[in-house]
Amino acid sequence: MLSKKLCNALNKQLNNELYSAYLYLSMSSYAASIGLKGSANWFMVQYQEEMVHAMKFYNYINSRGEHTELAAIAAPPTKFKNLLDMFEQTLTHEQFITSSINELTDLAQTEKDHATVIFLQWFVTEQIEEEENDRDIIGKLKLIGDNGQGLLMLDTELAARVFVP
Ligand code: OFO
Repeated sequence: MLSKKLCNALNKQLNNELYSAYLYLSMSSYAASIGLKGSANWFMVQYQEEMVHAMKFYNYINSRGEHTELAAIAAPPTKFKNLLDMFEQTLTHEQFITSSINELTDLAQTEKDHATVIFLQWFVTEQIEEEENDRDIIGKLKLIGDNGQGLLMLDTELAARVFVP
């Protein structure tokens, strides 16, 4: 059985993952509205990945004999300055997710819940990739600056991202 404290923390992370999905869905829509279809695709794939993360928490809570307590999902921002702003907000959000996964791992270790520590390891590794991807794209966007052609080339690159379940 999960301790009540750990179960609550896992539920909180489930909500964080659902918010992540919501945030990237909003960014996808905004990118499409400003003509950046490739970027819209990138954020849509990100949304799909976040739903996978959320379902991992959902299934894990149930697999430990508990049930989820689904809370309200906060409304994400709906407008952004530009693509760089979207990716900078993405990186900031992912850094928050990294720290929440680390805190959850600390709690599972304190409670000596080895199964939960192992479950969380996938997320610890995943967060390295999440932050790295965002930093790479931010770097490119800073080099591109106001160059419209460069932005369109990057948008084409982002169109190639596919969701791998
Ligand atoms: Fe973006 O990794 Fe989950 O939230």
